[in-house]
Amino acid sequence: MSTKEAYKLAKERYAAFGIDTDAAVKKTLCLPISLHCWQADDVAGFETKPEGLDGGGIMATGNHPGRASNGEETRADLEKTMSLIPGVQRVNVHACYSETNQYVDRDEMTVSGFQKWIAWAKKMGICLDFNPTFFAHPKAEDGYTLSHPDDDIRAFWVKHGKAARKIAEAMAEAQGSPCFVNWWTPDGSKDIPADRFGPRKRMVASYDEIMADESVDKTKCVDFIESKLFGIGSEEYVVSSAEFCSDYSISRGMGLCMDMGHYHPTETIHGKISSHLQFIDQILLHVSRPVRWDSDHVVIFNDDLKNVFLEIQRGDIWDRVVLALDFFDASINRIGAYVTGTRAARKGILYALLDPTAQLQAYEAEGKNAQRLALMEEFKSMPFGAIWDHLCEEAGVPVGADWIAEMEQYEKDVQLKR
Ligand code: RNT
Ligand code: ZN
Repeated sequence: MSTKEAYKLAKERYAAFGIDTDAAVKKTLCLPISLHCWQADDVAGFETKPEGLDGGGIMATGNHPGRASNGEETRADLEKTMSLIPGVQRVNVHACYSETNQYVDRDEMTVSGFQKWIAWAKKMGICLDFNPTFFAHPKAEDGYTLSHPDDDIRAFWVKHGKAARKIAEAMAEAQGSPCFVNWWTPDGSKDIPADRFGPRKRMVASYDEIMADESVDKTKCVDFIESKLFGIGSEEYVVSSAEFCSDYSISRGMGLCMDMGHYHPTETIHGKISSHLQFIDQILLHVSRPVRWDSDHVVIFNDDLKNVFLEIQRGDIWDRVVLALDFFDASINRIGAYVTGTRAARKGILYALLDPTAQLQAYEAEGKNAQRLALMEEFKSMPFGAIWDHLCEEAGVPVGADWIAEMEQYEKDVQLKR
Protein backbone atom coordinates (compact mmCIF):
# COMPACT_ATOMS: atom_id res chain seq x y z
CA MET A 1 0.00 0.00 0.00
CA SER A 2 1.32 3.45 -0.84
CA THR A 3 1.93 6.10 1.79
CA LYS A 4 -1.00 8.02 0.31
CA GLU A 5 -3.44 5.13 0.56
CA ALA A 6 -2.34 4.32 4.09
CA TYR A 7 -2.81 7.95 5.05
CA LYS A 8 -6.32 8.03 3.61
CA LEU A 9 -7.39 5.08 5.75
CA ALA A 10 -5.69 6.43 8.87
CA LYS A 11 -7.23 9.84 8.34
CA GLU A 12 -10.71 8.28 8.42
CA ARG A 13 -9.94 6.46 11.67
CA TYR A 14 -8.94 9.71 13.37
CA ALA A 15 -11.79 11.66 11.77
CA ALA A 16 -14.22 9.27 13.47
CA PHE A 17 -13.04 10.84 16.73
CA GLY A 18 -13.30 14.36 15.36
CA ILE A 19 -9.55 14.72 14.81
CA ASP A 20 -8.37 16.62 11.75
CA THR A 21 -5.13 14.91 10.71
CA ASP A 22 -4.35 17.48 7.99
CA ALA A 23 -4.42 20.25 10.59
CA ALA A 24 -2.29 18.21 13.01
CA VAL A 25 0.32 17.58 10.31
CA LYS A 26 0.39 21.24 9.36
CA LYS A 27 0.82 22.40 12.94
CA THR A 28 3.47 19.76 13.67
CA LEU A 29 5.57 20.99 10.76
CA CYS A 30 5.34 24.64 11.89
CA LEU A 31 6.55 24.24 15.46
CA PRO A 32 10.28 25.01 15.57
CA ILE A 33 12.74 22.59 17.17
CA SER A 34 16.15 24.00 18.02
CA LEU A 35 18.92 21.62 17.00
CA HIS A 36 21.94 21.71 19.30
CA CYS A 37 25.14 22.25 17.32
CA TRP A 38 27.12 20.26 19.92
CA GLN A 39 26.05 16.77 18.83
CA ALA A 40 28.28 17.16 15.75
CA ASP A 41 31.55 17.52 17.69
CA ASP A 42 30.89 16.02 21.15
CA VAL A 43 30.64 19.47 22.83
CA ALA A 44 34.28 20.23 22.10
CA GLY A 45 33.73 23.68 20.57
CA PHE A 46 36.21 25.41 18.32
CA GLU A 47 37.51 28.56 19.87
CA THR A 48 40.99 29.56 18.71
CA LYS A 49 42.89 28.81 21.91
CA PRO A 50 46.52 29.39 22.83
CA GLU A 51 48.32 26.13 23.49
CA GLY A 52 47.63 24.61 26.87
CA LEU A 53 44.46 26.61 27.40
CA ASP A 54 41.91 23.87 27.54
CA GLY A 55 39.46 22.59 30.03
CA GLY A 56 37.68 19.81 28.18
CA GLY A 57 34.03 19.86 27.25
CA ILE A 58 31.07 18.27 28.90
CA MET A 59 31.68 14.56 28.79
CA ALA A 60 30.45 12.81 25.66
CA THR A 61 31.33 9.14 25.65
CA GLY A 62 32.41 7.15 22.60
CA ASN A 63 34.79 7.71 19.72
CA HIS A 64 32.92 6.87 16.56
CA PRO A 65 34.96 8.17 13.61
CA GLY A 66 33.91 11.27 11.70
CA ARG A 67 33.57 13.91 14.41
CA ALA A 68 33.26 17.46 13.05
CA SER A 69 36.21 19.55 14.15
CA ASN A 70 35.48 23.04 12.83
CA GLY A 71 32.67 25.33 11.79
CA GLU A 72 32.57 24.20 8.18
CA GLU A 73 32.29 20.53 9.10
CA THR A 74 29.72 21.18 11.80
CA ARG A 75 27.54 23.21 9.48
CA ALA A 76 27.89 20.62 6.71
CA ASP A 77 26.75 17.94 9.16
CA LEU A 78 23.85 20.09 10.27
CA GLU A 79 22.81 20.64 6.66
CA LYS A 80 22.83 16.91 5.99
CA THR A 81 20.93 16.30 9.21
CA MET A 82 18.33 18.94 8.44
CA SER A 83 17.69 17.48 5.00
CA LEU A 84 16.52 14.28 6.69
CA ILE A 85 14.18 15.82 9.26
CA PRO A 86 10.70 17.24 8.62
CA GLY A 87 9.51 20.59 9.95
CA VAL A 88 10.87 23.97 10.97
CA GLN A 89 14.28 23.86 12.61
CA ARG A 90 16.45 26.34 14.44
CA VAL A 91 20.09 25.87 15.41
CA ASN A 92 21.39 26.35 18.93
CA VAL A 93 24.96 27.65 19.18
CA HIS A 94 27.15 27.69 22.30
CA ALA A 95 29.61 30.52 22.92
CA CYS A 96 32.52 28.05 22.62
CA TYR A 97 31.59 27.69 18.94
CA SER A 98 32.89 31.15 18.12
CA GLU A 99 35.21 31.42 15.11
CA THR A 100 37.96 34.01 15.24
CA ASN A 101 41.45 34.16 13.75
CA GLN A 102 42.96 35.18 17.05
CA TYR A 103 42.15 34.04 20.53
CA VAL A 104 39.30 35.97 22.14
CA ASP A 105 38.65 35.03 25.75
CA ARG A 106 35.08 34.46 26.92
CA ASP A 107 34.75 37.85 28.63
CA GLU A 108 35.71 39.70 25.42
CA MET A 109 33.51 37.82 22.97
CA THR A 110 31.43 39.78 20.50
CA VAL A 111 29.09 38.91 17.68
CA SER A 112 31.99 39.04 15.22
CA GLY A 113 32.95 35.50 16.28
CA PHE A 114 29.52 34.32 15.14
CA GLN A 115 29.25 36.01 11.75
CA LYS A 116 29.77 32.73 9.93
CA TRP A 117 26.92 31.17 11.88
CA ILE A 118 24.70 34.17 11.16
CA ALA A 119 25.48 34.15 7.45
CA TRP A 120 24.89 30.41 7.27
CA ALA A 121 21.57 30.68 9.13
CA LYS A 122 20.47 33.32 6.66
CA LYS A 123 21.40 31.08 3.74
CA MET A 124 19.48 28.19 5.32
CA GLY A 125 16.48 30.38 6.16
CA ILE A 126 16.61 29.42 9.83
CA CYS A 127 16.96 31.18 13.19
CA LEU A 128 19.71 30.78 15.76
CA ASP A 129 19.60 30.36 19.53
CA PHE A 130 22.50 30.96 21.90
CA ASN A 131 24.17 29.78 25.12
CA PRO A 132 26.94 31.35 27.16
CA THR A 133 29.59 28.69 27.89
CA PHE A 134 30.53 28.35 31.56
CA PHE A 135 32.65 25.23 31.09
CA ALA A 136 35.67 24.01 29.10
CA HIS A 137 37.78 26.86 30.41
CA PRO A 138 40.59 27.12 32.99
CA LYS A 139 38.54 29.57 35.06
CA ALA A 140 35.85 26.89 35.41
CA GLU A 141 38.13 24.07 36.41
CA ASP A 142 37.59 24.18 40.15
CA GLY A 143 33.86 23.74 39.71
CA TYR A 144 32.58 27.28 40.23
CA THR A 145 31.91 30.11 37.76
CA LEU A 146 29.14 32.64 38.43
CA SER A 147 29.15 31.61 42.10
CA HIS A 148 32.93 31.63 42.47
CA PRO A 149 34.27 32.88 45.82
CA ASP A 150 37.05 34.80 44.06
CA ASP A 151 35.76 38.22 43.01
CA ASP A 152 37.93 38.43 39.90
CA ILE A 153 36.87 35.04 38.58
CA ARG A 154 33.24 35.77 39.27
CA ALA A 155 33.58 39.15 37.54
CA PHE A 156 35.13 37.40 34.53
CA TRP A 157 32.13 35.13 34.18
CA VAL A 158 29.68 37.99 34.72
CA LYS A 159 31.39 39.76 31.84
CA HIS A 160 31.01 36.64 29.71
CA GLY A 161 27.32 36.59 30.58
CA LYS A 162 26.86 40.21 29.57
CA ALA A 163 28.73 39.59 26.31
CA ALA A 164 26.52 36.58 25.59
CA ARG A 165 23.33 38.63 25.85
CA LYS A 166 24.69 41.19 23.40
CA ILE A 167 25.62 38.43 20.96
CA ALA A 168 22.14 36.94 21.26
CA GLU A 169 20.56 40.33 20.68
CA ALA A 170 22.64 40.77 17.52
CA MET A 171 21.58 37.32 16.32
CA ALA A 172 17.94 38.25 16.93
CA GLU A 173 18.38 41.45 14.95
CA ALA A 174 19.99 39.59 12.06
CA GLN A 175 17.18 37.04 11.91
CA GLY A 176 14.37 39.47 12.66
CA SER A 177 13.00 37.32 15.49
CA PRO A 178 13.95 36.46 19.07
CA CYS A 179 17.02 34.45 20.01
CA PHE A 180 16.41 32.09 22.94
CA VAL A 181 19.30 32.05 25.39
CA ASN A 182 19.90 29.25 27.85
CA TRP A 183 21.86 29.79 31.06
CA TRP A 184 23.47 26.69 32.47
CA THR A 185 26.36 26.72 34.93
CA PRO A 186 28.17 23.60 36.18
CA ASP A 187 28.76 25.16 39.62
CA GLY A 188 28.74 22.68 42.44
CA SER A 189 30.70 20.34 44.61
CA LYS A 190 31.65 16.68 44.46
CA ASP A 191 31.34 16.21 48.20
CA ILE A 192 29.50 17.79 51.09
CA PRO A 193 30.21 21.51 50.96
CA ALA A 194 30.78 23.44 54.16
CA ASP A 195 28.74 26.27 52.68
CA ARG A 196 25.74 25.83 50.41
CA PHE A 197 24.34 29.26 51.11
CA GLY A 198 27.25 31.45 50.00
CA PRO A 199 27.57 30.15 46.44
CA ARG A 200 23.82 30.48 45.90
CA LYS A 201 23.89 34.03 47.19
CA ARG A 202 26.73 34.86 44.80
CA MET A 203 24.93 33.08 41.95
CA VAL A 204 21.90 35.33 42.46
CA ALA A 205 24.11 38.42 42.59
CA SER A 206 25.87 37.42 39.36
CA TYR A 207 22.67 36.75 37.44
CA ASP A 208 21.18 39.98 38.73
CA GLU A 209 24.23 41.88 37.49
CA ILE A 210 24.10 40.23 34.09
CA MET A 211 20.36 40.72 33.61
CA ALA A 212 20.52 44.33 34.83
CA ASP A 213 22.00 45.41 31.50
CA GLU A 214 19.03 47.32 30.18
CA SER A 215 20.68 48.15 26.90
CA VAL A 216 19.81 44.59 25.82
CA ASP A 217 16.31 44.28 24.40
CA LYS A 218 14.48 41.50 26.26
CA THR A 219 12.14 40.90 23.37
CA LYS A 220 15.17 39.97 21.25
CA CYS A 221 17.36 38.22 23.80
CA VAL A 222 14.96 35.90 25.65
CA ASP A 223 16.61 34.29 28.69
CA PHE A 224 15.98 30.94 30.40
CA ILE A 225 17.76 29.46 33.42
CA GLU A 226 18.45 25.69 33.50
CA SER A 227 18.53 23.62 36.67
CA LYS A 228 20.32 20.35 37.33
CA LEU A 229 20.33 17.69 40.03
CA PHE A 230 23.97 16.65 39.82
CA GLY A 231 26.84 16.30 37.39
CA ILE A 232 30.15 14.48 37.22
CA GLY A 233 32.17 16.25 39.90
CA SER A 234 29.11 17.93 41.39
CA GLU A 235 27.36 14.84 42.76
CA GLU A 236 26.57 16.28 46.17
CA TYR A 237 25.77 19.89 45.49
CA VAL A 238 24.65 21.88 42.45
CA VAL A 239 24.23 25.60 43.00
CA SER A 240 21.56 26.04 40.31
CA SER A 241 19.25 23.30 41.56
CA ALA A 242 15.61 22.92 40.51
CA GLU A 243 14.39 25.03 43.44
CA PHE A 244 17.03 27.67 42.87
CA CYS A 245 16.15 28.05 39.20
CA SER A 246 12.39 28.07 39.54
CA ASP A 247 12.59 30.55 42.43
CA TYR A 248 14.97 32.72 40.45
CA SER A 249 12.87 32.64 37.33
CA ILE A 250 9.62 33.40 39.16
CA SER A 251 11.11 36.24 41.19
CA ARG A 252 12.85 37.83 38.20
CA GLY A 253 10.32 37.19 35.44
CA MET A 254 12.81 35.05 33.53
CA GLY A 255 12.12 31.84 31.60
CA LEU A 256 12.85 28.42 33.05
CA CYS A 257 14.68 25.66 31.18
CA MET A 258 13.74 22.09 32.02
CA ASP A 259 16.13 19.42 30.82
CA MET A 260 14.50 15.98 30.86
CA GLY A 261 17.75 14.48 32.21
CA HIS A 262 18.20 16.82 35.15
CA TYR A 263 15.99 15.27 37.79
CA HIS A 264 16.12 12.24 40.06
CA PRO A 265 16.59 9.03 38.05
CA THR A 266 12.98 7.92 38.49
CA GLU A 267 11.47 11.40 38.26
CA THR A 268 9.80 12.56 35.04
CA ILE A 269 9.07 16.13 34.09
CA HIS A 270 5.68 16.09 32.39
CA GLY A 271 3.70 16.62 35.59
CA LYS A 272 5.72 19.70 36.50
CA ILE A 273 5.00 21.78 33.41
CA SER A 274 1.47 22.78 34.41
CA SER A 275 2.77 23.92 37.81
CA HIS A 276 5.60 26.09 36.53
CA LEU A 277 3.45 27.69 33.86
CA GLN A 278 1.05 29.04 36.49
CA PHE A 279 3.89 31.34 37.57
CA ILE A 280 6.34 31.54 34.67
CA ASP A 281 5.57 32.86 31.19
CA GLN A 282 7.62 30.45 29.14
CA ILE A 283 9.49 27.19 29.53
CA LEU A 284 12.39 26.09 27.40
CA LEU A 285 12.50 22.32 27.07
CA HIS A 286 15.79 20.51 26.70
CA VAL A 287 14.51 17.32 25.18
CA SER A 288 16.93 14.63 26.29
CA ARG A 289 16.96 11.02 27.53
CA PRO A 290 18.53 10.03 30.82
CA VAL A 291 19.54 6.39 31.19
CA ARG A 292 20.02 5.79 34.94
CA TRP A 293 21.53 9.27 35.21
CA ASP A 294 21.89 12.44 33.14
CA SER A 295 23.51 10.50 30.33
CA ASP A 296 22.22 12.65 27.45
CA HIS A 297 21.28 9.62 25.36
CA VAL A 298 19.73 10.16 21.94
CA VAL A 299 16.04 10.99 22.26
CA ILE A 300 13.67 8.20 21.28
CA PHE A 301 9.91 8.01 20.90
CA ASN A 302 9.26 6.68 24.40
CA ASP A 303 6.61 7.32 27.04
CA ASP A 304 8.56 10.13 28.73
CA LEU A 305 8.71 12.00 25.45
CA LYS A 306 5.06 11.37 24.55
CA ASN A 307 3.92 12.43 28.02
CA VAL A 308 5.71 15.77 27.82
CA PHE A 309 4.04 16.64 24.52
CA LEU A 310 0.66 15.29 25.66
CA GLU A 311 0.85 17.67 28.63
CA ILE A 312 1.49 20.59 26.30
CA GLN A 313 -1.42 19.54 24.11
CA ARG A 314 -3.86 18.90 26.94
CA GLY A 315 -2.94 22.18 28.63
CA ASP A 316 -3.15 23.99 25.26
CA ILE A 317 0.17 25.69 25.95
CA TRP A 318 2.07 25.16 22.68
CA ASP A 319 2.85 28.89 22.47
CA ARG A 320 4.47 28.92 25.92
CA VAL A 321 6.96 26.12 25.46
CA VAL A 322 10.15 26.56 23.44
CA LEU A 323 11.51 23.29 22.08
CA ALA A 324 15.22 22.53 22.00
CA LEU A 325 17.26 19.33 22.01
CA ASP A 326 20.12 18.41 24.29
CA PHE A 327 21.74 15.04 23.76
CA PHE A 328 25.16 13.91 22.60
CA ASP A 329 26.31 10.44 21.76
CA ALA A 330 29.82 10.02 20.38
CA SER A 331 29.58 6.23 20.16
CA ILE A 332 27.43 6.11 17.02
CA ASN A 333 27.32 7.99 13.74
CA ARG A 334 26.58 11.55 14.81
CA ILE A 335 24.19 12.28 11.91
CA GLY A 336 22.36 9.11 12.93
CA ALA A 337 22.10 10.44 16.46
CA TYR A 338 20.83 13.84 15.32
CA VAL A 339 18.26 12.47 12.91
CA THR A 340 16.93 9.74 15.19
CA GLY A 341 16.59 12.17 18.10
CA THR A 342 15.05 15.03 16.18
CA ARG A 343 12.64 12.84 14.23
CA ALA A 344 11.58 11.30 17.55
CA ALA A 345 10.90 14.74 19.02
CA ARG A 346 8.88 15.72 15.94
CA LYS A 347 6.96 12.45 16.21
CA GLY A 348 6.19 13.32 19.82
CA ILE A 349 4.63 16.59 18.71
CA LEU A 350 2.50 14.90 16.05
CA TYR A 351 1.45 12.16 18.46
CA ALA A 352 0.22 14.75 20.94
CA LEU A 353 -1.59 16.77 18.28
CA LEU A 354 -3.51 13.61 17.33
CA ASP A 355 -4.70 13.14 20.90
CA PRO A 356 -8.48 13.05 21.44
CA THR A 357 -8.09 15.83 24.01
CA ALA A 358 -11.59 17.27 23.71
CA GLN A 359 -13.23 13.89 24.19
CA LEU A 360 -10.96 12.95 27.09
CA GLN A 361 -11.68 16.21 28.85
CA ALA A 362 -15.41 15.85 28.24
CA TYR A 363 -15.34 12.39 29.82
CA GLU A 364 -13.44 13.80 32.75
CA ALA A 365 -15.94 16.62 33.24
CA GLU A 366 -18.74 14.05 33.31
CA GLY A 367 -16.90 11.83 35.77
CA LYS A 368 -16.58 9.09 33.15
CA ASN A 369 -13.14 7.99 34.17
CA ALA A 370 -13.37 4.44 32.86
CA GLN A 371 -14.15 5.87 29.44
CA ARG A 372 -11.25 8.34 29.81
CA LEU A 373 -8.77 5.57 30.58
CA ALA A 374 -10.15 3.30 27.88
CA LEU A 375 -9.85 5.94 25.18
CA MET A 376 -6.32 6.87 26.22
CA GLU A 377 -5.39 3.20 25.97
CA GLU A 378 -7.13 2.61 22.63
CA PHE A 379 -5.35 5.59 21.10
CA LYS A 380 -2.01 3.93 21.65
CA SER A 381 -2.79 1.55 18.80
CA MET A 382 -4.25 4.02 16.34
CA PRO A 383 -2.51 4.08 12.91
CA PHE A 384 -0.13 6.84 13.92
CA GLY A 385 2.69 5.57 11.68
CA ALA A 386 0.66 6.23 8.53
CA ILE A 387 0.17 9.87 9.54
CA TRP A 388 3.86 10.24 10.36
CA ASP A 389 4.89 8.80 6.98
CA HIS A 390 2.52 11.17 5.23
CA LEU A 391 4.00 14.09 7.17
CA CYS A 392 7.51 13.15 6.01
CA GLU A 393 6.33 12.86 2.42
CA GLU A 394 4.61 16.26 2.62
CA ALA A 395 7.80 17.79 4.04
CA GLY A 396 9.91 16.30 1.25
CA VAL A 397 12.15 14.22 3.54
CA PRO A 398 12.74 10.46 3.47
CA VAL A 399 9.82 8.33 4.62
CA GLY A 400 10.34 5.64 7.25
CA ALA A 401 13.79 4.07 7.39
CA ASP A 402 14.81 5.39 3.97
CA TRP A 403 17.10 7.99 5.52
CA ILE A 404 19.45 5.35 6.94
CA ALA A 405 20.96 4.76 3.49
CA GLU A 406 21.59 8.50 3.14
CA MET A 407 23.37 8.56 6.49
CA GLU A 408 25.56 5.65 5.36
CA GLN A 409 26.43 7.37 2.12
CA TYR A 410 27.37 10.59 3.90
CA GLU A 411 29.48 8.68 6.38
CA LYS A 412 31.37 7.05 3.52
CA ASP A 413 31.72 10.18 1.38
CA VAL A 414 32.34 12.79 4.05
CA GLN A 415 32.73 11.73 7.67
CA LEU A 416 35.18 8.87 7.23
CA LYS A 417 37.44 11.07 5.10
CA ARG A 418 38.04 13.53 7.97
C1 RNT B 1 24.32 20.30 30.96
C2 RNT B 1 23.13 21.02 30.43
C3 RNT B 1 23.41 21.98 29.31
C4 RNT B 1 24.39 21.46 28.30
C5 RNT B 1 24.55 22.32 27.08
C6 RNT B 1 25.75 21.96 26.29
O1 RNT B 1 24.00 19.31 31.82
O2 RNT B 1 22.16 20.12 30.06
O3 RNT B 1 22.22 22.34 28.72
O4 RNT B 1 24.10 20.15 27.90
O5 RNT B 1 24.51 23.64 27.44
ZN1 ZN C 1 20.41 20.82 28.98
